Amino acid sequence: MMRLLENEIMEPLGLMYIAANLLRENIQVRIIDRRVELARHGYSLQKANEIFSECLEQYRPDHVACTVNSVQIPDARLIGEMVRKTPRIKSYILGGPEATIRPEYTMRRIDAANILFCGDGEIPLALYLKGDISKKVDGCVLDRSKSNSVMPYHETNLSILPHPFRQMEGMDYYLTKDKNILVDYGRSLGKASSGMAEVITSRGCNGRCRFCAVCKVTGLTMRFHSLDWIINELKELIESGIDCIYFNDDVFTVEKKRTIELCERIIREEIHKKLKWIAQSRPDAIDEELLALMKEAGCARIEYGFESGSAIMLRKMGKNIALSQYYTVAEKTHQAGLSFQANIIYGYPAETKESVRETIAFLSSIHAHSVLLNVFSPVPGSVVWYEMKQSGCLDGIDINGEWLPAHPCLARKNYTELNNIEWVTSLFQLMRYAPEALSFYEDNEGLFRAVSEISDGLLIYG
Ligand code: B12
Ligand code: SF4
Repeated sequence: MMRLLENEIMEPLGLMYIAANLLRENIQVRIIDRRVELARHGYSLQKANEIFSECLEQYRPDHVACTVNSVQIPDARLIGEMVRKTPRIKSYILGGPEATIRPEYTMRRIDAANILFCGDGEIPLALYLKGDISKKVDGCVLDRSKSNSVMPYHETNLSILPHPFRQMEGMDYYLTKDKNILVDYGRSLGKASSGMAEVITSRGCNGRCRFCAVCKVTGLTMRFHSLDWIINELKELIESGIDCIYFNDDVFTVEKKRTIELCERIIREEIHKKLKWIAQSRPDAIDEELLALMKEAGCARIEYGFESGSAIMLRKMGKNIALSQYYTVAEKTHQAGLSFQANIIYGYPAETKESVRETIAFLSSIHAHSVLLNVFSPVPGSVVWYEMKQSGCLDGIDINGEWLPAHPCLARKNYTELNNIEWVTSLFQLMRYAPEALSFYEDNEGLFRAVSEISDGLLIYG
């Protein structure tokens, strides 16, 4: 499994949603987070496997279900092998982003799996476990014994779902652990938070960025929780000692009217006095009015998916936003007294020395409170991934991390026309604006490996 630093491990929200619905249907459930077990035990896969085997013995489940994104295929396969050795287990079930984007492929790669669910898992999994797959959801189930075709299931009324299950064993790990991320958020809140949780108010995004697979996972139509549903979850979290929320929506401000109503409710119900929060937004989905109201409603920080400071790159990435809007939004966010993070992608195929220069000029002018520097990797399900695959650019490269866990890390390749020396040099120049990225590479000894391995165009960090 790809190595996640401890401060990157967030609540397993997808599984927590599913668990809540299973419990409502009186189906017993346990969540085992392999990322936590690995981080706790020095990234020893052997130890994590031992723990998983012990859990199988102790809890004696009838079924094992696993969430799979593109880099988790090798681990899902490993888990499948362990499940196969326990004949009393009736089925090994898959779901999650990769299962939704490429169901047949995922099933082929994880041969211990019997059943795969495409799309939202809450309702279909509960029906399946109760032996009651109805017409409404049967189209999202891929059954190995039938080789049928599948369509993702997307729940249109999100408010029928229970709040994510937060009473599970080990929950403190996510909510109160002194994560670096909290220290950083604490800074933006003016104090260290005593507990942070993630909340989702909507699923999906109306953007169509070419490097992103969100719409393949969540569907093309946006779906929203009702305001009552959200307010109740916030109140429950306050009661359990949480004072900081990370809204995990892809674009929290996607619908202005709804965002205004939500902020007004938060203020009216005095939630803003007990909770500070962070949200993600896009420069074309926010304005002065929203910024002021969000600040009043307790927003402490916004994370903007800027991606680049080059107009050409933005067009190639399918961002569809004028660069001038970026500068305006950054200025208005400062004026509103909100701190913000600039999320940047380096190394998209069209990247040039000029576009890097423009991004650097952009970053030095906007004075973001932090910069999240991501090195581009083609994500299965994104438009650019399909294009690169078709043109043969990805031949011989296994983006799915199929060569993991031998190397518990993610491959970053130079997909640009820059030569490798230019590619590394540009990366280092950008890192001056993102010291966290620099320390991330140093912590992982990846900086040196990056330099030593870049000769064949492959940057590895782990
Ligand atoms: C928050 C987030 C993270 C967090 C961690 C999330 C977590 N679960 O702990 C962080 C920042 C660490 C992260 C890291 C990465 N992420 Co991420 N992440 C997200 C994000 C923004 C939201 C995920 C979320 O909470 N969704 C809300 C819940 C309710 O939905 P869900 O998890 O999908 O679960 C539902 C269904 O999928 C399904 N389901 C899920 N599991 C299961 C299991 C079973 C058995 C069943 C039946 C159903 C089922 O039912 C759930 C409830 O409806 C999504 C974008 C998005 N909107 O999906 C990207 C996304 C999932 N991430 C993505 C990627 C690529 C990554 C990274 C590889 C990025 C990188 N290059 O480093 C790493 C991988 C880390 C790892 N080892 O797994 C891609 C995945 C695409 C793909 N092809 O797999 C997405 C779609 C974004 C994108 N770039 O397009 N991520
Ligand atoms: S990158 Fe962000 S804005 Fe663009 S499509 Fe994905 S979630 Fe939407």
